[in-house]
Amino acid sequence: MIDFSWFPLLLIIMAVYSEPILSETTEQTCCSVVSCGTPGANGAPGKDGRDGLKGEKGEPGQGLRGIQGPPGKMGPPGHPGPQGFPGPAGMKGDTGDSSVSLNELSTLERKIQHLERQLESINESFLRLVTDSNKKIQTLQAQVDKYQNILIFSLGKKTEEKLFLTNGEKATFDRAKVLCEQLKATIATPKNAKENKAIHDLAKDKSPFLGITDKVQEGKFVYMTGERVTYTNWRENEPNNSGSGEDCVTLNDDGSWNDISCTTSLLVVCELPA
Ligand code: MFB
Ligand code: CA
Repeated sequence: MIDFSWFPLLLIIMAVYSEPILSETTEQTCCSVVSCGTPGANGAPGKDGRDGLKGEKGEPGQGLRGIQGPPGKMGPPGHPGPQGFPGPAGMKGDTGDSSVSLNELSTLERKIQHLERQLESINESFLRLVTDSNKKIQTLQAQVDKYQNILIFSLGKKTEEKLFLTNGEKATFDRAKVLCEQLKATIATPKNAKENKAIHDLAKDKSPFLGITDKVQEGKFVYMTGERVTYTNWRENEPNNSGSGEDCVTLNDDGSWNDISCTTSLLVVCELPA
């Protein structure tokens, strides 16, 4: 004989774990077999089931069309179109200010040709003048050079930058200044040992004035321009402003400097740019 006492329990287990499958009829059948309690409250929802198979494609929706998107980027320029039809004739132009006759035109042309010939003649004259001037300048420069050489040979000494001249005359400082200015020159002023030697060689055994004084401020020796001296060659114990009246400067026989009275009569040596 088969024992079916376990069948109702199986039904209960199935009812608990597979609720959607069992219908109400089945439940009633079960309770007619075993004593069923009052049905409990619904349990918590079960886990989501597995996704079903993909459905068939639906019909196009009847909803609103999407909004129009922004304009696309400009395409390449198109090919030039065919030539258009000629436009309407423009307005008539104003009457010209003066209608020049052919006769007047030929007169103007003759005048222009005459002016061109004159201009050419002036240009040729100018070029001749320039050429002649250049020749004269060269002649004069040659003469200047010649006489400068005569002067240097007889009366002067030359360094890279200066020409020193003397005619052997003696004078006071102020007179010497005037004599040099007449030659567009100034009193000889050594700015370095080479120039100091050139003046000393030219003066030989005579003591010349130099273009240096402390007339304005005692003890502050300046050039004729007022600038402070940069090169000096004082003898030992000089300048001493001996007798409180020595505002000018002379060269001793050894080329060293001594401050001296400006009213002394000393050799005049002038200097010019070389
Ligand atoms: C001085 C000199 C002064 C005069 C005097 C005769 O030197 O400083 O200027 O030349 O000699 C000793
Ligand atoms: Ca002195």
